[in-house]
Amino acid sequence: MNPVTINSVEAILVDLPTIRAHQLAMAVMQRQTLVIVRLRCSDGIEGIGEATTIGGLSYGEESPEGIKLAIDTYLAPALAGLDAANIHAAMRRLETVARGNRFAKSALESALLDAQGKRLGVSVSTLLGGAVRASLPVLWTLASGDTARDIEEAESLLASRRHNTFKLKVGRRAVADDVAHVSRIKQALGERARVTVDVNQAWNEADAAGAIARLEAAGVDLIEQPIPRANLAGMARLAARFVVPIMADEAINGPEDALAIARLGAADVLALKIAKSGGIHEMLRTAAVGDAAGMSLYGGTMLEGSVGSIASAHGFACLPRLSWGTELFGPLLLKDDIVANPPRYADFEMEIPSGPGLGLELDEDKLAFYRRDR
Ligand code: MUC
Ligand code: MG
Repeated sequence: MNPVTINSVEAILVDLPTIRAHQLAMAVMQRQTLVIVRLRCSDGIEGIGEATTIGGLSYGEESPEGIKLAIDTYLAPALAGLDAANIHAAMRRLETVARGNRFAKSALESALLDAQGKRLGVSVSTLLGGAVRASLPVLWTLASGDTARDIEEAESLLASRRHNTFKLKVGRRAVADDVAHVSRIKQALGERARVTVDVNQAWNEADAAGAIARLEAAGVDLIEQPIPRANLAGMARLAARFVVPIMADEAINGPEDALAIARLGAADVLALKIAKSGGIHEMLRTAAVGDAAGMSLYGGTMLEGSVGSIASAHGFACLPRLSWGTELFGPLLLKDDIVANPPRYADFEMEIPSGPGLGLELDEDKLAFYRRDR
């Protein structure tokens, strides 16, 4: 029997507006740019994937435009003609033609998994060995930039039972202002909600030590990436000094980072993301290292739309332990969607689709409307 081969790969830039400004330490987002991949195979099956980052080049080393260029120029030609059913071999080929470029590789791996799942009539999590949960806890990020508005937003999401954990983005303002902002929100929500803080590397170690002491006293549950990613020794000192757990986000991409963090004790929790790791399989390898070292795991997001969020969800569903839940709320931050069957959220969780592949169907009209080159 002739193998099913990869015929073509298309990378499409899609610009979607956000429901409100989303303020992070390094960028204020008014829209999100998704890179949607359509991978077509010789049996007529199409797989879809997504690579999405935050704030152009301000978050990481790959921009949406750069991801498209890497796929169009280097990665798609390397995949052409390969066996579409052998995902490990295809990904190894990509490793030989391109260093890094993890976001781009992740989108292609998702598309290959989606196509193979459709081909076999099973979901991506089934293809990965099986999901240990049918839904995932999902938090919401409060990042309007206004304390009163954030409290109002949290109250309404608690009342509708959509989220009961809130992550606050800090690092744009003076440290004292950030601490006051977080403390007011935690005080307003009390024991009804968990509150976490993401600094996105914005503090130095001395500022972080002072701020974390006050945030811990205010009842904050988790501190994410307080200082620059390269300062693992500083992260280790903070993790040793405080009871409130410290989570690594920008500091961890793949398994090697997990190993370095484990060796130094540089975090209590790891934020896993399929894009940072270079795909679902690499995310699972990264998780295994963290898990073996006794660290807790968290399912992170690059604020992907439905395709990337559901690909992540299939991966996170397979983790034996995921004690900090996930932040796969990306589709809810966007005003519109390019899939016909967006993910469902209820009772503080996101449902993982059980249909073949990712379980998603593109809405061709919406895709045509929001694609940048229309
Ligand atoms: C990050 O750094 O964690 C995740 C949620 C959010 O609001 O921003 C992202 C990125
Ligand atoms: Mg983060």
